[in-house]
Amino acid sequence: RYQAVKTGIGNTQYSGQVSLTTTQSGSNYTLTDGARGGHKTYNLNHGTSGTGTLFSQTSDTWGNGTTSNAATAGADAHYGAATTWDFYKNTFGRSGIRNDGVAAYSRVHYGNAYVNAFWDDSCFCMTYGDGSANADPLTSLDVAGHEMSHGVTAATANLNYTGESGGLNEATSDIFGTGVEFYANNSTDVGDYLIGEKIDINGDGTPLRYMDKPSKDGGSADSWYSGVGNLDVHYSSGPANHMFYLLSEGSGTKVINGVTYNSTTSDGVAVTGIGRAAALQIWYKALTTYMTSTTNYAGARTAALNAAAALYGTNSTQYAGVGNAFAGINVGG
Ligand code: ASN
Ligand code: ZN
Ligand code: CA
Repeated sequence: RYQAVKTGIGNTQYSGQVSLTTTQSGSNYTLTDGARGGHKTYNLNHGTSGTGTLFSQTSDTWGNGTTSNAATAGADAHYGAATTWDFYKNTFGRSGIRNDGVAAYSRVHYGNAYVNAFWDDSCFCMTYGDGSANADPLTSLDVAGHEMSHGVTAATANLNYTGESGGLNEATSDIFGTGVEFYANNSTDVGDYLIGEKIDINGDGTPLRYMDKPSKDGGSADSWYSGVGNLDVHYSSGPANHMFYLLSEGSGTKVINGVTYNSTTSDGVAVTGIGRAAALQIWYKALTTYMTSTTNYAGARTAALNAAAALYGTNSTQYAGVGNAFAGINVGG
């Protein structure tokens, strides 16, 4: 049967009204993105296995902006996957998670009041719980970008999910999830250096993580120390998230899209940012060209310096900026 690529409307919970790429087949529409590797969004309807059912309806308007409509989380997830695909394609020339033009798929409404989201390499898919009281699905743009970026890491450096490499794996997902959020330029979900600020995961409106000062979450390290690899990977990510903030924006106080950041270095030496665009290019090249499964913080510094040298030269401000940002988290310098 003839299948047509369509542009539908998503009434999301976190990103306002957005365009969704869907597929029409006869009088039916599905959340199938024929423009981005065929990405599909499924409704697990509180199940925890299989794919549930592909979102399918006779209208091409999806969700109503609240959890009262099951397609709302589907709209957020479908938008997140499309935006992440576009971010990687248009920022790095990467065509999908494995750079082979093939899409992953998304599953929403996993379990009951499940407060997490996850990437699973074995299904090549990402899955989202509905959050506390099934009221706050973990489908915001930065979380979607974070989870899909675990797939990119698995397909490239394949950083082991333990010790310092595990922290670098987690930070890579926060860095590119943040890149996705800024790339989207969505007026409802503006770009920031916070992770999970939309999903109320702490119940008091605070974000899950802070890149300018990771210790604000109560568990993350701000800078490298010899035991940092013993922390949970979502806390040993702190120094790399902090390095990325310093590299992008520099130390000191700064207001971006209405959010005030205050970032300091471990040695008190001020650093100047090189801009987020260059910082993203450097981290992507470091991840995909120079890091391996066992890369630690010292190795990440070398990888990022090598990436900056290849992209901008060793006499560049970008190369110097990498050295300064790592010195700011107590690595090298
Ligand atoms: N949401 C978490 C993450 O992506 C799930 C996990 O702990 N693996 O890191
Ligand atoms: Zn993660
Ligand atoms: Ca964010």
